[in-house]
Order: sequence, then C-alpha cells, then structure tokens
Amino acid sequence: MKQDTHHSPEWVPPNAGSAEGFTTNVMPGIKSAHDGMPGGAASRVVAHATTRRRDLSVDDYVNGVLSGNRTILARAITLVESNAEHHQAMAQQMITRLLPHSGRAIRVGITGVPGAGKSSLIETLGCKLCAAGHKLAVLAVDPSSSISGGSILGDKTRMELLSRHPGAFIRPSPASGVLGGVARKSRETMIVCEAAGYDVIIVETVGVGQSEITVRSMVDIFLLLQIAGAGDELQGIKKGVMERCDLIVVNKADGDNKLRAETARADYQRIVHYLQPSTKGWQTQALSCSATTGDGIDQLWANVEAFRENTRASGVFEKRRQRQNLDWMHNLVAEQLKRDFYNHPNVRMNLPLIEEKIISGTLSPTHAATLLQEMDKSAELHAIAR
Ligand SMILES: Nc1nc2c(ncn2[C@@H]2O[C@H](COP(=O)(O)OP(=O)(O)OP(=O)(O)O)[C@@H](O)[C@H]2O)c(=O)[nH]1
Ligand SMILES: [Mg+2]
Repeated sequence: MKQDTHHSPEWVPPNAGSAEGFTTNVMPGIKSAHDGMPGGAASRVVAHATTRRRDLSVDDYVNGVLSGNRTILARAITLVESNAEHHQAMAQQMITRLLPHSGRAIRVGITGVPGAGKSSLIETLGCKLCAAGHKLAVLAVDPSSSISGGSILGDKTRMELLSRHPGAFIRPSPASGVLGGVARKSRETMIVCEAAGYDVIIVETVGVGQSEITVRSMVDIFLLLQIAGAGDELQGIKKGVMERCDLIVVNKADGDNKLRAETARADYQRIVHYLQPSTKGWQTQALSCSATTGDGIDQLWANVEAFRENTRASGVFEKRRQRQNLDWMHNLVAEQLKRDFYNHPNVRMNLPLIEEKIISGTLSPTHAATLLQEMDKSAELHAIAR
C-alpha cells in the first residue's frame, strides 16, 4: 500500500510497513459538515482527527534528544517551556542528565531594531553554515510575548529556506511568562539543543529594553545588527548596547545603500575605539554585509570564529561561561523564592486587600511589604483586618 507520509503520525518509524501494527496513515479531516446534526451548516469546519501523543518518560526524552531525534527534541523543549509543576520537575531531571552533553556549541546572540534584517541574516548565514556541515539551532527571545502575549519574532516565514534544511532547527520564543522566565527557558532550550548535537546556537532578539541584557547573559558572542540611514535615536543606539556587543554589523550593504553602509561601518569602527570593550582582550569590530546578496557573510563568520579562538586561548571564553552559570543559578533561586512567596496561602489571601489599601493610601508600600513577609513566615492562616 502506498503510504501518504504527509499524514503519517510522528511516532511511526520511517521504515514501518503496514504490517507493523502502527496506525501509519492518518486521513485528513473532512472539511464539510456531515455529522447529520440539525443545523450542520456546510460552512462549519470539522476539526481534523486529533491523536493523543504517547507520554514520554524522562528516559525517553534524554535518549531521544541524545540521538538527535527532532520530534523528541521539539517535545523536550515544549516540556522545558511548560509551566505545569510536574512538567517542570521532569524538565529539571532531563536537563540535569543532558548538561554533561552540552556546552560544545558556539552561542551567538543577535540583536537589532525590528527590520534590521536579523532573520534574513540568520537565514543566509544559517544556510551557509548548514552547507558546511554545521548543525544550527535558532532560538528567539522575544520581549513582546511576555507583555502582549503576541510575538514579533515568532516568524518562521522569513527563514523559509533554512527551516527546510535538515541541519537546522528553528524554535520561536516561548510565549508565556515574564522575561526572566523566558530567559530561563531559553537557557534550558539551548542546553537541550546542544545535547542533541547542534554546534551553533543563534539567539535572535529585538533590541528593546531588558531583552538585550538577558540574551547577552546567555551567549558567548553578541552581535548588533545596524542599518545605515536610520537615525541613531531610531536605532536606539545607546552607549550601553554598543558596550555589550562584540561585533557591530551594518546590514543591507547592497545596491544604492552600499556606500552609505560602508560609511556607517567606518563611523562605528571609529566610535568603538572610545568605548569599553564588551569582552576582555577583544576589540569590538564593525563590519558590513548584505543578507540579500550574501556579501560580507563569510567575513562575518570568520570574525565569530576568530573571536572564539582568541577568547578560548585567553581563558575569557570559559570564564564568561562560568559566570553565566553562576548568574543562572542566582536567577533561578530568585525566581523560585518569588514564586513560593506569592504562592503562600497567607500572601494569596491577603494580597488583594493589601493592594487595595495601598491604592487608597491607608497603607504604605514599605509597611505592606513588611506585613507580607511576616505572613509568609507564618504557618498559620492569618487574615488582616479591613
Ligand atoms: N536590501 C536588503 N534588504 C534586506 C536585507 N536584509 C533584510 N532585508 C529586508 O528587510 C526587511 C526586514 O528583514 P527581517 O530579516 O525580517 O528583519 P528582522 O530584523 O528580523 O526584523 P524583526 O524580526 O521584525 O525584528 C525584509 O523586508 C527583508 O527583505 C539586506 O541585506 N538587503
Ligand atoms: Mg526577525
């Protein structure tokens, strides 16, 4: 029987014949209503048949990830991103077992204003890297998803070629939680991808606010993508951002824009000499490239490799990772303490009234904080007076 692989469920081994006892072919759902129910309008969409996926054990996750199974990798990341408590417990066990298999990739952060061409650059660079035999994972840290619930980076569409490449794995930003939580999940996602054999990890983020600092704290090398011509205020170029990056790359150096891009590059190259370098022993470089034509992309990657060699030799690379691990631990502790605090029954019970009192001016924020902390220490339930 001819297999319609498109509808083959993902648990089916690629070589499974029809005699394997698997449901190896799922028929597409029927589009028009035909359930015989009164009022069944033809326009009603009938849901596709859904299949319950088998729950995986920690062993399944670990073995699947280590063998490079993409489906399990994707599910392992979903586990990491889950806020459910039993998922988090499993995720921690999994991460602990994957950690010894991680750390061998180069971790590259890319920031820049919306439209600078980050995704396009990752597409062009990524295709080159994959063609050269690298395995590339692209992650996104998207500050908008923590505020509005929407995602500005969750677009696979602009990395269409790359997303079809078997050597590439693209994962949009986790869609929930405060940025701190998103960062924790992205760190763990990075570990999972490295354990699955990805040797280049690229983290894309939009250059707004805290997200840059967050991404800097989890990558080895940080790249600021710029475009010539947009005013500095538009690009949000503050001294701080430039002092956090190791490479400044002026993108869209093509066509009419080539000359302006080159001028901008030269300006940046001059400026960086007056700034504090982001990485000890490495002079921040200004480059130009075009994600569209591919010009300058090889040179860009050569700089990333030079950075890695240089910082490895000086020990700065390893030191940064050690410090990042310490920060990671402290962030986890802070996050956990905060969660426990707000989950304490006394705090949960009294918080709404306390907030009311602060708003009406009958309780000072400092007093309120002290009150809450005392409640948090008490094992007995205690309601404050109105
Ligand atoms: N001419 C030219 N256009 C480019 C280049 N790189 C990107 N673009 C265009 O710039 C627009 C934005 O590119 P993206 O790659 O989506 O930019 P981004 O920085 O990822 O944007 P966000 O994800 O929204 O923050 C698209 O229309 C691209 O086609 C380039 O090198 N040259
Ligand atoms: Mg993008």
